[in-house]
Amino acid sequence: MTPASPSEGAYDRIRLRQLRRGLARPAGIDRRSLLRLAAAASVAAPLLPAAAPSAHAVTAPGGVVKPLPPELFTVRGTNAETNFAALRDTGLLTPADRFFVRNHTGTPRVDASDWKLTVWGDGLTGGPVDFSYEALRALPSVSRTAFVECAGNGRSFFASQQGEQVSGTAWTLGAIGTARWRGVRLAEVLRRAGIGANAVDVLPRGLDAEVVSDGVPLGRVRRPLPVAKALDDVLLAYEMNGEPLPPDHGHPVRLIVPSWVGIANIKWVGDIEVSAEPLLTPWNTGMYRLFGPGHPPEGSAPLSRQTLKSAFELTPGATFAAHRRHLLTGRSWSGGAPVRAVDVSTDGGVRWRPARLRDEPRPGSWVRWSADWVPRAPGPGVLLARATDRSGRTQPETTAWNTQGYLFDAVVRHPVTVV
Ligand SMILES: Nc1nc2c(c(=O)[nH]1)N[C@H]1C(S)=C(S)[C@@H](COP(=O)(O)O)O[C@H]1N2
Ligand SMILES: [Mo]
Repeated sequence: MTPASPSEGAYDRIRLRQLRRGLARPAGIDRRSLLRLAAAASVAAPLLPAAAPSAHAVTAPGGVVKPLPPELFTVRGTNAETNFAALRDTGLLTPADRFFVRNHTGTPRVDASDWKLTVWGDGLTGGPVDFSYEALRALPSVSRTAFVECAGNGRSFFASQQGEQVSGTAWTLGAIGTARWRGVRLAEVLRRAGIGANAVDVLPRGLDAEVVSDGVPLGRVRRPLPVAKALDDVLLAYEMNGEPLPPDHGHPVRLIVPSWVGIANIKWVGDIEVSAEPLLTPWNTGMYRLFGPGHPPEGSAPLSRQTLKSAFELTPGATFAAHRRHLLTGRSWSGGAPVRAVDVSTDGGVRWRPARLRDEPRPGSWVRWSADWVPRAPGPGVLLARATDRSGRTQPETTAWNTQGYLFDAVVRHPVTVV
């Protein structure tokens, strides 16, 4: 099991009880008022709180701003998956030009000079507080290395390895990247804004366009964070690998929520509501919970920590010359605890041997590893890599199905050809 700190576990249990009893407040939307508002053809205005900033955001045509050459990325709708083979010549950090992009709508162009962050809500001791970009950059800064990984990373293997249908973007393993982020601790900003002892949820919201799903407007991308996590290790980041955040990754400011599912890392953040009541949005109710056998009808607790995975830095179907020595490389990561060991199999999973770890395992990051291989028999083959983290969790052979295909953690079979 993924270990969760007591505060995270307690939060999930409380939310679930509150949801069942109807005590949690829908933030900015509920289905009934949505339909009413939609009928009145005036959705946007009533959904904006008085204190929300105006969005200086124009959505880029085509969704993603940076180039997406096919050797680096596989484009999937409004998203771009990093090809793992393109990481082989990179270090621990993923360069911005090959970092995956997950956009619910499209990358907005936000100008730092007329951007501000508004912190507001009944969980503050006073009224709304604005922070300009300059003001934020003048606060004490911290840096940390962290991966951002989509909750649906690996989703396509439910179908290809387990014969199970799931909904959502059919990622292979490249909906992850690791960067060095620099910014201000969210705790610092919340304290300066006057967070009260009654605050329970913190709701960052993006400046990208409103999301419309099956004709239903869901409002702008936003997902509540429990106060315990918000005050712990979360960053309001303005730099990625030593450069200002690029447009596609949240310019000018995004959240970095270490070890948690990608959706927590809200990009292009424009305002943060601090609430004295638990909040519900489509991003912690219908989406980003587990639905299916073994889960209650309203779904699991909202997803928080990421799971455990491994990937080879190889194209699917890569060819290897028989009787030569090859260096296999890859990466493993876990949201639960640092990766402790990685085993590889070059014979389809019959025999396993340890890979050499090339990085000191750290929480919220990945480790690079390598193993030598001298293939003998020409023909098709399957490579496997299986990680174990310091909590003792090892990647299983299969992942329990859930309707939206989240948190795939099973060992992936990587097809190759020996020639
Ligand atoms: N405002 C906003 N923030 C967002 C998203 C989005 O569409 N809009 N996508 C989320 C999801 S689902 C993921 S996985 C990560 C992806 O971050 P990246 O595009 O920088 O890789 O951003 C998250 N933050
Ligand atoms: Mo995601």
